[in-house]
Amino acid sequence: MVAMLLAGGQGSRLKSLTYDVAKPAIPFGGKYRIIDFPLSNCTNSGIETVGVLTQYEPHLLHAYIGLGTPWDLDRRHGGVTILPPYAEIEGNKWYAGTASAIYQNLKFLDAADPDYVLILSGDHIYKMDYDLMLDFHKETQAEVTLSVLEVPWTDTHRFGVINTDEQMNVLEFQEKPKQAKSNLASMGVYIFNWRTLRECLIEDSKKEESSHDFGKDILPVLLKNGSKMMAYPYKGYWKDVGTVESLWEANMDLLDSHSGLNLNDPAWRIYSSNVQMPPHIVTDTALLQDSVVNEGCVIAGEINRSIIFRDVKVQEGAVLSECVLMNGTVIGKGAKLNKVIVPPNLNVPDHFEISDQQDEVILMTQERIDEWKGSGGK
Ligand code: ADQ
Ligand code: ADP
Repeated sequence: MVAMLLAGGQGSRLKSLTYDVAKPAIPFGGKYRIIDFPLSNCTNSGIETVGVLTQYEPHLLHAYIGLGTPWDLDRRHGGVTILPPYAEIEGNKWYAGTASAIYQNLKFLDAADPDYVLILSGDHIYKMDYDLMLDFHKETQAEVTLSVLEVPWTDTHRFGVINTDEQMNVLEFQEKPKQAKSNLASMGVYIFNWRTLRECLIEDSKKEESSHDFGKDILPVLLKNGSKMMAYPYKGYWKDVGTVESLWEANMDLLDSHSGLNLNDPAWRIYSSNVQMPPHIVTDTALLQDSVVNEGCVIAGEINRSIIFRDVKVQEGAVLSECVLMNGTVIGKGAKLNKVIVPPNLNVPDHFEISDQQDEVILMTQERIDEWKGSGGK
């Protein structure tokens, strides 16, 4: 089985976090990037060939993946291959949708000549053994298998939603429905028989009216044509971190021992690539509780229930709760933040405050800081 990891979408719901980096390269959990999760899952599941399809703001992502060494994917046969759009004799083609991204790399798949193709997204936090899903796919003699789990009814509009019979045959698929008929959601993780995938991508590429998307086009057509489509019930932790709120929640889940997201699991390591930094320092003015702190930090303020990435300075008198401070941020003296994500390398000035116990998660931006300064720090 070869894995194709879709990592080229813009991820516009993450706002300024994705202005200049692709969503899969966004920092997560103190020392990871989102893409560490699917890449580590591939390695831990025994998948040796992974194509990473990039398009939007790929520079950091390409540099980060490098030769694939941290994930043990720097192999002579297979390993990780970055697949950006390229020009052909007929001209240049951008990846229009997820299906067109795979279609335009049929040559890569033809060369690998797999029996099965695993399609993955670069915006999910989860630990999953794809080999168990492949066993299910083979046992049920499916042509395509979707990994599924129940989501809250209030979230169904964000997902592909399915109905099955008792044997988990997929009977219906609705992509991001306004009115969902079920709360069983597709995780965007698919296993296809290679021949089935190849045929339907070629068919889809000929259709002018198609948006060339797995959820909108490929899966509904396969279902209509009577292909055997199965739903694999996934039981572990999984979160689509495509929104500011969900990215914050997944970070907070690291501080909850009942969330199911345990990264200290020798049987399922999540690998990542990190620069060398000195150990963090907690000064005598600091109060640090229930938090993750990475290397290179100097903590002199008060921190409760927060995720602190590398090389972060929290100065004296600063008070933080339920915050996510990404690498290189500086929190000024006496600043107060509650439920805030601070993107990489942002300096939050002395005495800046967002602490009115607001319900929503706030993504800090330079504009917000400039506005605050412009209004005389009110
Ligand atoms: P979405 O997450 O909304 O729904 P989409 O925006 O298509 O799906 O992104 C899927 C992945 O493909 C992302 O990792 C994205 O970066 C990447 N991608 C998007 N466009 C791309 C392109 N042109 N080239 C390369 N990569 C691209 C999907 C399914 C739903 C399912 C959810 C689960 O459509 O049915 O429920 O995933 O999160
Ligand atoms: P500055 O106030 O100049 O910005 P920083 O807080 O960034 O200083 O710290 C600079 C370096 O000083 C840190 O990387 C760390 O090595 C050292 N340092 C800071 N605070 C302490 C401390 N309380 N004890 C020991 N070393 C400290």
